[in-house]
Amino acid sequence: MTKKIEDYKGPAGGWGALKAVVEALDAQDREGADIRALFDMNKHDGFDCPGCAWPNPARTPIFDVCENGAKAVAWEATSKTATPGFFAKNPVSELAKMDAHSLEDLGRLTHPMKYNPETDCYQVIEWDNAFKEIGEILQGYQDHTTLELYTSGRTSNEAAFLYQVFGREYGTNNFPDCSNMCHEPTSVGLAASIGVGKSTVVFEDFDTVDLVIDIGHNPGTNHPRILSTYRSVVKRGAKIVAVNPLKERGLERFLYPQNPVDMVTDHATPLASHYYKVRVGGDVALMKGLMRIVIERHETAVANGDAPILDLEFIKDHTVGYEAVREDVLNTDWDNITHVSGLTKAEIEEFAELYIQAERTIICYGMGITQHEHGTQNIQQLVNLLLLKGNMGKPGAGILPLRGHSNVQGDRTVGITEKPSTAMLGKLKERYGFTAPTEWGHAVVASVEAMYSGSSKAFIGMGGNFAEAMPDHDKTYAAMQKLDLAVHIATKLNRSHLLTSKNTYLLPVLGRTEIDIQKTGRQVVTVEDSMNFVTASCGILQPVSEHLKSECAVVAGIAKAAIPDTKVPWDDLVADYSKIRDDIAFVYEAFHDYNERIKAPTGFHLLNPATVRQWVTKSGKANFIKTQDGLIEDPRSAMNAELTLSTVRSHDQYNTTIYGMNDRYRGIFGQRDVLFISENEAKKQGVEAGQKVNIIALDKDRNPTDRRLDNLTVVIYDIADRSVSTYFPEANNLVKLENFDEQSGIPAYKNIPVKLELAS
Ligand SMILES: Nc1nc2c(c(=O)[nH]1)N[C@H]1C(S)=C(S)[C@@H](COP(=O)(O)OP(=O)(O)OC[C@H]3O[C@@H](n4cnc5c(=O)[nH]c(N)nc54)[C@H](O)[C@@H]3O)O[C@H]1N2
Ligand SMILES: Nc1nc2c(c(=O)[nH]1)N[C@H]1C(S)=C(S)[C@@H](COP(=O)(O)OP(=O)(O)OC[C@H]3O[C@@H](n4cnc5c(=O)[nH]c(N)nc54)[C@H](O)[C@@H]3O)O[C@H]1N2
Ligand SMILES: [Mo]
Repeated sequence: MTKKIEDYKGPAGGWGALKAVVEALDAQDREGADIRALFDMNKHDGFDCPGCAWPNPARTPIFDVCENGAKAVAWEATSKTATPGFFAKNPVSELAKMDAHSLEDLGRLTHPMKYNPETDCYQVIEWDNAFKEIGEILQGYQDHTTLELYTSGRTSNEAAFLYQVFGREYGTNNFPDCSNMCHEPTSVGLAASIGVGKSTVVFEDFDTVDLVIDIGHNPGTNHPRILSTYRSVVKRGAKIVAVNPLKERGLERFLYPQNPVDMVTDHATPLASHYYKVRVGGDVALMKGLMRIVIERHETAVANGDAPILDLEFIKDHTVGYEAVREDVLNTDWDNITHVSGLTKAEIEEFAELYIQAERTIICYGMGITQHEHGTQNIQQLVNLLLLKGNMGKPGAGILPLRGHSNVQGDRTVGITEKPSTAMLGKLKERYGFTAPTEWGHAVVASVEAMYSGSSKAFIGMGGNFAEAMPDHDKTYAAMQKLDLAVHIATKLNRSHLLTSKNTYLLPVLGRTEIDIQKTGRQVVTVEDSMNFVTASCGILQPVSEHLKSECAVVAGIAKAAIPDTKVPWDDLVADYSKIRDDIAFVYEAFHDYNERIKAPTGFHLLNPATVRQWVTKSGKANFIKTQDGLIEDPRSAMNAELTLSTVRSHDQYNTTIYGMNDRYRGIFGQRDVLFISENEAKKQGVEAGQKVNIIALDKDRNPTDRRLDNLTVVIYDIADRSVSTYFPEANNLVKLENFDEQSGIPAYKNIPVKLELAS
């Protein structure tokens, strides 16, 4: 493929997106069946798009499909297969030399397999034998907390619920989860602020919102369907403001591929009216600057006898902690704010004015906010800003964390957590009669530490690519290879599966697009989206291999073998998933009449009490929470960090799945080894476009470490000064396992102090 770097001048969406859909489908032909799959996607009796967690509005056309959703479906629905014959000819040491794209592009896994260390090859094993062997190994451990149960967020509610039931009956609360790398600061930070770590926004709120702040998020690539909502917001005359170090095309202009008139007339809609290129890690400083202006303007107005700017009644009736936050922000001086945020006071004043003018504001945020050592505090400052004007629990206002994986939120709701509540464990006991351990287990970082030190010996991965998605590949790879038992439940081959241990199994499962038949017939599963709607999903394609099992069936198979005297009626549950849903409803009250309510085309909504101004916090109110120790930016970058690296997704990837080598909206073609840097910064660093550079990670005293990424091509880009950016997961070893947010445990993937050197 030819490498090319050019300025992308078009809008997001448009003909480019349609062309990409066609190309994605052509590359993965399953005899036209996948075309049909697309039409059924996100329709009531079809399957939920495995692309992202953006919800499916009840009122948009049935054909609500987007480029990256199409890529995700085509990638799963491919007719390419990685068969036992292939594995017999290709030892793992050879496969390990392949890149991430080529590994997954081998196609779908077709048979259960076990790694044979003598031949260095994966070999077919019968399902029953695999379960029996895994069960025997698990029974052999004295200490059952030696098992780590990882979940990636594509897993359905049904499979996730069974998985956690299995873990807790077996005797562990070790549930490291992809959300620990994603929206954990949301779960922790929002819960402390407003009671529940979820969105307070639903679609209808976009009908009346005056101002949307999209911060730390690349919608054009990662939630493309949000752009049609943003388009309606703008067409109505409301405003969108973007806060992002990097100029993202998807925030600037959008051509709606499903609007024939727009397409034919090439009529793109401008989206963000204002774009603030905050420095990487500068969001707390920016929030404090905004709050300072809003509060000062308010106090001046009140002193002059003018109308107040703050919502005083809301603050008085519904919140605590205002005074402390007021004092904190008024004491933050402007030099700090402008230096750390990288924005001028005039820019912050202009932004504050937009916020003051808007009666109703929604903040949407992504990984640019969460993946920092102060990720939790970042989110709480967003909430503080909203609380000032009562933008919480009223129509057209609120906070919307943009979830990643299509069911990452549902998995948490149905019990994937290392910190189970006693109420939940009590309900499990009532339902099944076993006593689960109460001691909290491991999230991702602790699980790697435990596997690395040898205190955890076994790992089961329910989907995902754990070792690759984690920071510090030196340590995560080694941790996987030290295991006694690794079981990967997967659809496609990836790097984690090649980090073999003493006993390694690769168990292939049905994807969401495929028909799942159990004893009582065809099954549906359910998922929860970013706005807390629970909907049904039903596969429509013939499974790519007759040897695949469903995730639910695999969990049950392992559970029965590992817990000979299990009290859970595994066979009944797997025969009929509506029984699993009955059990979920028994354990979680919010799921009452589960089976009935998912019959509605839009499923049902899990109410977030904050939306009706009920605050399930300790104080019984919404909490203004000030930053710890007057923090204004990431402790590691500190005031004078020269350069901070942020790792992002390209347009042609889904997390560790690399569909292709292009990043169309950023003008990158045929390559991923690039470094985005501003013209100004490049001059300062003494580098030029097209040159090759090495990145060296710095420690907290800003001394160089031995973590490096070599030979990246310099790309001059519209990005904030003192900020650089490259792609994940290639850059993950630059982040040490210890660099995480103390409150939520999220790795600081978006905040890596670095220096550059010219490659020789
Ligand atoms: N096609 C596709 N869709 C996806 C995914 C995918 O990989 N591909 N992944 C899914 C998953 S699991 C997730 S979590 C979501 C991720 O969706 P996003 O949150 O959009 O993910 P990122 O690509 O990490 O982009 C983060 C954005 O934050 C900006 N940013 C970086 N550092 C900072 C900072 O310090 N401050 C601010 N304000 N901004 C910053 C970056 O420039 C970038 O635009 O998407 C989901 N959807
Ligand atoms: N540097 C850096 N690192 C990051 C991030 C970042 O922004 N920067 N983002 C983080 C985030 S937000 C996340 S969510 C994690 C993602 O971490 P993971 O969720 O662990 O990773 P994925 O790449 O989504 O997993 C892809 C694999 O899932 C399997 N798979 C796909 N579909 C199915 C299915 O239906 N069933 C099963 N059983 N398996 C399936 C396939 O085998 C595929 O290879 O990465 C994190 N890592
Ligand atoms: Mo994510």
